[in-house]
Amino acid sequence: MKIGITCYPTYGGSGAIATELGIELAQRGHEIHFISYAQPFRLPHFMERVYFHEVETTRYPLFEHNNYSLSLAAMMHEVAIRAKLDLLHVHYAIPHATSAWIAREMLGDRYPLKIVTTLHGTDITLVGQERSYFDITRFSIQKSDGITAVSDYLKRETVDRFDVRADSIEVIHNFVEPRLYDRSAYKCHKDAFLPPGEMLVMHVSNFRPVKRIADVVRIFARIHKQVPSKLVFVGDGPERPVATAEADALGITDRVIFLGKQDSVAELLACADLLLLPSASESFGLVALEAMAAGVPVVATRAGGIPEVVEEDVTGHMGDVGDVETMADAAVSILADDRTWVRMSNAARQIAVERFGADVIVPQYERYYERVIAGDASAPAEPQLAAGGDD
Ligand code: GMT
Repeated sequence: MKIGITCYPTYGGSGAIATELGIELAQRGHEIHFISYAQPFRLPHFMERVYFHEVETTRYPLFEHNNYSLSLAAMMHEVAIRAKLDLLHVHYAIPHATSAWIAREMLGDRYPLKIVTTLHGTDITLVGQERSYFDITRFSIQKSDGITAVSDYLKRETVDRFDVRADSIEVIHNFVEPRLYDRSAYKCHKDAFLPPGEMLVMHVSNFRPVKRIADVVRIFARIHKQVPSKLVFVGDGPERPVATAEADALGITDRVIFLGKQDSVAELLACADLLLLPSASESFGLVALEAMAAGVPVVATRAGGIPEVVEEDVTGHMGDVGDVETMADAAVSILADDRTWVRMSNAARQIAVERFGADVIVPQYERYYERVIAGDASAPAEPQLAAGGDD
């Protein structure tokens, strides 16, 4: 197949999954055309059958705000014609699904370009709920030939909030490439951060308010009282000052390290003993899966789609949003007992590979593309979804 992929190219789970998917599909013989404003951050310099089309926005004094959505639509239209795309797969509905719809309308009857939209999270639960975006988001989702959601939770949210038919959404969970997260493949950098015998607690995110960065610090402060350890933050974003202020207030500044944005998350996870993810909401929590694939137990909130990834008392523990005490106790129970840590580390890796390995998930996308191209994207009806409800 010839597939166009559009995603946010910067740091973030949706861009990471879109890029890894393109790479995996190219390795399986498909021709992949990334269409975005910058080269996706996880894309290596050259790969056979992988092309990148940079979307440039026109600068003109009249355009006080840039016209990215239009430039993107124009580029999608051009690439569809030149590369003879079978399908355009857009990640994150806003504005990508709208641009794809414009591109398809422009193509008209010349040939039937199919659009698949993958919903990732805040396109449904936050940004798409804004009054000014709601109608256009729903319209663009409904105009897609195929819709996938990265968790059952996100599918339910989409059905409830946007009144989209349940049988028009296919759940395809996020995935990891097991070899990339094989802990044993990396030199251990632990001694660069802390003395022998101490534990390395990690948090990886884009530091947005939804990540509850202050809770990360508060949980760690409680862990540190019982287990000699350091907290390593990977990533950056608007809430970073919150983390530094909280660490100062709790008197643990010297126990907290900020590494900033890093390309090689797999290599860093390979030296972690525990991942903290106390988010207010996560449609999936890709970093939890990445940690599990690296054999890192996870302590997280029981929020959104996280329970579809983290298995309670098997690959980690979960607490309610804001319940730092429970999550800290859970973390200590893992870190202070070797046998528990080894049991969870092994289970985490095993579940990540067996349930969420690229070899398991990517063929689901291939089969779904085939159904969309054949005009048969609707899944069998799932009446139990009518009850809705959260995790
Ligand atoms: O929707 C977002 O907030 C952005 C997006 C991203 O690019 O990181 O995150 C979402 O998509 C990820 C990949 O599917 C999921 O793992 C994250 O849980 C999800 N974020 C939220 O739901 C807050």
